[in-house]
Amino acid sequence: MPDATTGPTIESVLQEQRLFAPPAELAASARIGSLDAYRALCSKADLDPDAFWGDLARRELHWFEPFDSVLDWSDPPFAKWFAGGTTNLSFNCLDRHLAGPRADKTALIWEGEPGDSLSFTYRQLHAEVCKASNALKALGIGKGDLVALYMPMVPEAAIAMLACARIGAPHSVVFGGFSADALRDRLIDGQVKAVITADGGFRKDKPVPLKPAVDEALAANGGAPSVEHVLVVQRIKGDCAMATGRDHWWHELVDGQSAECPAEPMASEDRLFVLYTSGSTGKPKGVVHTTAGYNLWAHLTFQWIFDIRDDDIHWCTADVGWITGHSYIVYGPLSNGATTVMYEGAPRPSKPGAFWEVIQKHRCTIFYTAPTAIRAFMKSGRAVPDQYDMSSLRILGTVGEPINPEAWMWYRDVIGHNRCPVVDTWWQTETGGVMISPLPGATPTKPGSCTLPLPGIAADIVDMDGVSQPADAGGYLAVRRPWPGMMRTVHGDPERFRRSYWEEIRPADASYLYFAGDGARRDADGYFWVMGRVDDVINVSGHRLGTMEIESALVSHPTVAEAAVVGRPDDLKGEGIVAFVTLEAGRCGDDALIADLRAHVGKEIGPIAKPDEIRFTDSLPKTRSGKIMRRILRALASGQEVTGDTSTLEDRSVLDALRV
Ligand code: 6R9
Repeated sequence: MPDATTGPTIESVLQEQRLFAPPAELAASARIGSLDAYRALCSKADLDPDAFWGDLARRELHWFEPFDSVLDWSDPPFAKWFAGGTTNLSFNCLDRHLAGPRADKTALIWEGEPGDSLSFTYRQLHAEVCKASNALKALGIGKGDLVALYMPMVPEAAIAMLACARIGAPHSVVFGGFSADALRDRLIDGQVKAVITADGGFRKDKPVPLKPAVDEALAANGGAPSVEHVLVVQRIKGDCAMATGRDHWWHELVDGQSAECPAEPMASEDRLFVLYTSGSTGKPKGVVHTTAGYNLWAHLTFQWIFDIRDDDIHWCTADVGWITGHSYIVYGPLSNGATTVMYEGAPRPSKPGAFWEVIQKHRCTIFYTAPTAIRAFMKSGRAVPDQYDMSSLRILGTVGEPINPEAWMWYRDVIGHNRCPVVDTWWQTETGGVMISPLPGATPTKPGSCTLPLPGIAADIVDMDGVSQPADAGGYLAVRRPWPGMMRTVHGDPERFRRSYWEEIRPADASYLYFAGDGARRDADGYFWVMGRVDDVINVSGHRLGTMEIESALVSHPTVAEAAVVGRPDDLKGEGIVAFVTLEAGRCGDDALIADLRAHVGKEIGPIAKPDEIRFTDSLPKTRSGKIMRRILRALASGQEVTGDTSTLEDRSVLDALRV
């Protein structure tokens, strides 16, 4: 490998050669403190995966009943991990820390947008979670009942998740930025029994109501008849309609409950949560994770990628509505007995330094955010972060989308003062936790690369036949062996799980290979460079959106005949959304209609799905078999020449019309 800081400064990922060694001081005390130590762990895992995972599961988790087997892969791609064992995620995150001095350690620090803040020790958090668990039980919620959370970033969101896990009621967290319609779809798909929400939250210095969206989801278009109860946290204290019998205030129902509630022993493969994510076809799919495997994976990955220490103050800026919030705000940190920070706000014109203020105030040692946020900070310049004391930081992380080397270098320099390793972590909702990432004490980093797979993760770059690709050849990112945190199925649609993830690529030996949907390459050092999605998923500011979802939202508008949605590169958001729309006869596309269509998509899905640009056209470029040629639209959307084969185009004049 070339030497550390003397490499060329070309910003192209393909020519990136800079290499940064882990800080010596960090390596000296790290759990995994050298590349050799990392490689030794990998070899151990590869030699006998069952022994590797089995030992870790026994050592790192509490078991009510020990498991009989590690991996049952007799019915691929449906894996069973740690069969025969019983455990509880809420117990692992709380109860087991209460025996010693950790009981009085801070578990959760919460910072509200208006400047209010709260903190909970492990003992206090345990009590709050027990009360919430008893409240859920009082509503008749029990083992196996799905509970939806539709919440702002308030402590009750984490408390509710842990309470659900405690009583064995799987949760389905729906991002608070999704619309009433999107919420209803998820409530219906999951046959959800209760919804936990809040009257609202604070955004950009204003209270923003949330409960009306729940009311709308439950009332309009037939509602979601399975929902019996709504539990409402009072956050903004404005007017809030409450339906008698159905709606209950959190403070009225939860506060008076007993602070003792034993954790339900759950079978390893009992459903822990469902989390919806966008795929290339159809509606968002409910990714199902189960108890023991997910717990182990969130726990281990958190420990490995941040080399967690007892005095760390860890802050992940994600929302609990996404998998990153599940695994690295709530479950990974708490399972390890760490201190985790949760922030309701975001940088905003009145407070561009909001993030740095949180770091300074709470002396955060680990900061985990998304490339889109880093690019926005870069744009507004280093003067803002330079005003804050961020000397407490020791590790920086990024997740959600590929990070360009320029943003990586800025992050390392301006936020980390060239002291803190940057861990670029590649993973997905489906993988439960991080899969490919540097270990801060072991892995030399290269700007823009998520570096090497974690021990036990058989990541590979393959072609469509599952054949490993040579160094520097592009291909598909795949995983050759099951791992504990893998999703188990698509809620209600096991065939979709099989088809979309495990049968997309079929190797000649008929082995099962997990297809991630990302394009990537591996360099001569074995480092992975993820390029982005190869399917019809657009990654807007780290949020996954299916083009199909946005298209169906558009065509549900009365004026729209047909729509095709593509992504185009965006300096800040990674990708922007461009929609090509044909209108019903006699309709005219003007600015008013564009505004109307954008609002319509916002209502159907949520503001993050609103197209950046809508182009009206008389027809869309299609193949003779009627397939929309997205490749052409993608080129047009990003202002590039349409190259490659256009001979399958049914009507060439369509292309000429689109060009003007
Ligand atoms: C955790 C999360 C998953 C998709 C994934 C990929 C992209 C995530 C990345 C990355 C390059 C990274 N992605 N991390 N691409 N480098 N470090 O984001 O889950 O919302 O399911 O998105 O995000 O395209 O396939 P999810």
